[in-house]
This record gives sequence, structure tokens and C-alpha cells, in this order.
Amino acid sequence: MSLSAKDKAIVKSFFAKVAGRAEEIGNEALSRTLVVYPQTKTYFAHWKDLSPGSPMVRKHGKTVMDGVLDAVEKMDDLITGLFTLSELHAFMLRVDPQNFKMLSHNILVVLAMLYGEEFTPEVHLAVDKFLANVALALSEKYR
Ligand code: HNI
Repeated sequence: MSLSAKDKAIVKSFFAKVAGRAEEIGNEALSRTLVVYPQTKTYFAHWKDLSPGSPMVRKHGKTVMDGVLDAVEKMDDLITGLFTLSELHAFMLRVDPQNFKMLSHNILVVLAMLYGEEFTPEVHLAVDKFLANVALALSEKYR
């Protein structure tokens, strides 16, 4: 499931294109995750408003997408690059790693929705593999 050189090039150029819309993408992906997989709400119970597009959801959606964009920079060694973030999710936040898959799925849905024809099967494949590797790296510290 590792990314080929071609996959990496596709991921880099696609995320360079979408970076300017990080807040919109993150907000939409996190909003959908909280609606479609309501069990994810438990981790954000300390927020005032968990409804789609609420200020906290929007702000955190941007944070998460910035994390994904940062992971693009670190894609050649995600395990090392995401070490601190994995520790945070495993030991402090105690997020069940299954949730990474739900969020990844929603990021894909949103990219398909916003980028339509530009989100070709080739891009879909490369981004899917990349997000799976990010999820794996984030899960590293649980072992
Ligand atoms: Ni996640 C905080 C990145 C998936 C629950 N998360 C962060 C922060 C980043 C981040 C960056 C801020 C860290 C800091 O303050 O130093 N999270 C990511 C990335 C993914 C991800 C890149 C996957 C692609 N996080 C998830 C998932 C959940 C999740 C799937 C739960 C469903 N994250 C949290 C929570 C916080 C958090 C909870 C703390 C939020 C808060 O209230 O401050």
C-alpha cells in the first residue's frame, strides 16, 4: 500500500492546488464526519456547537486539513513526521484509530464534490493511498 513515485507526484500537485481551500475542505469533511458517523462526536463533547459549519467545527476542520497538508511535506517518512501527532491522538486524546478512516473517507468525498472532473480516478487512487498511510502513521503510537 506504499505510494509509488507517480502517486507521490500526483498527491503533491493535487494538494498544492487544494491548499488555498483548506478551511472549506476541512470544515466540510469534519462536518460530514460528525453527521454521518455520530459516534465521532464523543471526542468533541467539550465544544458548544457540533452542528455542520459551526465556528468550532470550521476552526478544527482547518486545523486537521493543515495537518494533512503538513503530512504531504513529510510523505517520504510519515511515521517519523507524524510521531508527535500520533502520540497526541493515542495518549492524550485517546482517539480510536478507526475514526481516522471515517475522516479520510469524508475528505475523499469532499474532494470529489469540490473538484469533480479534476478528481480523476488516478487522483482518487493516489489520495486514497496517501490518506490510508497518514491514518497508519497516526495509529503508530497505539502499538
Ligand atoms: Ni485530530 C487535534 C490532526 C484525525 C480528534 N488533530 C488535532 C490537531 C491536529 C490534528 C493538527 C491539533 C494538534 C495540536 O493542538 O497540537 N487529526 C489530525 C489529522 C487527522 C486527525 C491530520 C487525520 C487525517 N482527530 C482526527 C480524528 C479525530 C480527531 C478522526 C476524532 C474523531 N484531533 C481530535 C481532537 C483534537 C485533535 C479531539 C483536539 C481538539 C481540541 O478540542 O483541541
